[in-house]
Amino acid sequence: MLVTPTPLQAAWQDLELIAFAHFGMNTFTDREWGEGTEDERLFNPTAFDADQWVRALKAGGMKLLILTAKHHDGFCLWPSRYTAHAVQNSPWKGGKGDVVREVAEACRRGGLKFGVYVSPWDRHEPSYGTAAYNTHFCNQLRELLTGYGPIAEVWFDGACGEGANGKKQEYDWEAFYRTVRECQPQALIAICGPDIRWVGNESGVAREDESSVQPAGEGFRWHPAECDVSIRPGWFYHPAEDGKVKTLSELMDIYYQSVGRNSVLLLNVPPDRRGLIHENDVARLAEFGREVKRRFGKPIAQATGKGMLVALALPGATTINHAVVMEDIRQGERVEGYTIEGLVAGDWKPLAAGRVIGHKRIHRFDPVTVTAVRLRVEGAKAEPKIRRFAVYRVP
Ligand code: FUL
Repeated sequence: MLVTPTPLQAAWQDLELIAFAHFGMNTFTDREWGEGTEDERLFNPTAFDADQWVRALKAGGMKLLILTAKHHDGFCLWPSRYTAHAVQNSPWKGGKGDVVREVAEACRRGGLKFGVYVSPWDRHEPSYGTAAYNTHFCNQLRELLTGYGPIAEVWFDGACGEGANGKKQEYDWEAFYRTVRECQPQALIAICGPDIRWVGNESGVAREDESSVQPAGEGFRWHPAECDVSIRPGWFYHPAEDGKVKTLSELMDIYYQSVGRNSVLLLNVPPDRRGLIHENDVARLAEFGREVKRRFGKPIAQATGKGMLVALALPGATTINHAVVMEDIRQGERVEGYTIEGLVAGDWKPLAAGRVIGHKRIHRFDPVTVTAVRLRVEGAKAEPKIRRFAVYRVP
């Protein structure tokens, strides 16, 4: 039996580019990890506008936005009945504001999916480190998952330190998962969860031949990789990093090594103290969105096919320097080895090769003039189903 994704996992893979917004108490204290003792009155964005976030992220090609509803410091971006360490005790909008609501609604208006990062590690909550905390966390999850419309992804961070009482928590993951499934059956649970796998680094880089079929117990399961990385050095906004937004060429390298390696890219763009995405990040996102379109918007030739050989008809001798291959993952990762070949002056020459295709592989190579190209599958678990084989010339 081939391992296949659930329909939700398959649809998620099609998103390819998704965004993270790390925003919260740390934005105002210039920190990456808060202590949990910060004064709620410090949280006070001066020009908060979630529609501006959505516009900027859409220009970058992002399809889903995951907001840090609660980071390790425990400060909640929604008014929570279960803690005073939350936005209702901040001066922002006279304590009547709700960041989660505003972002969820802006996403809906703009056509982005919405997700939440909720840190199980909570350095503020006094019950942390005791069994009662698991109930507290489920209560907070329920608030988030029932109050804000559809949630596409729930991101459970692996970080687990000590709480205010010096104790470490034994998380009741099964109860957390049950709560998500019950409140949002269409949400995927990422990282410390069964549906989406952390790629294993925070640089946005997957392995060559990254496979979504991963060992589980005696067998295998579908567990696709997500590559998280920040557009700046830190996850949260720091004024000192305004000049350190990743360059277009760095972002493109990340794109090739994440989306181009059968993974989803989760790009963090941290809003600033105004509650806006900084101008430098806005400009870079727009450049990135344009560049991805420029490179991959118009193939020279493309085909769908099945079987061990898929050939592309070319309009005469053509110079190419990129190839994209996609499997129909709904039918599993079938290909186990492949070579892309070009007909160069009458001889078939290898242009690129790999083992896993999965959702998508992007290959770039030195420009070569070919009169024909073909995808030759050298090994497969079952008949290959090629969703797309395409070649490009990117100036
Ligand atoms: C990590 C956290 O500790 C970082 O602050 C950040 O949220 C990153 C995405 O995950 O585990």
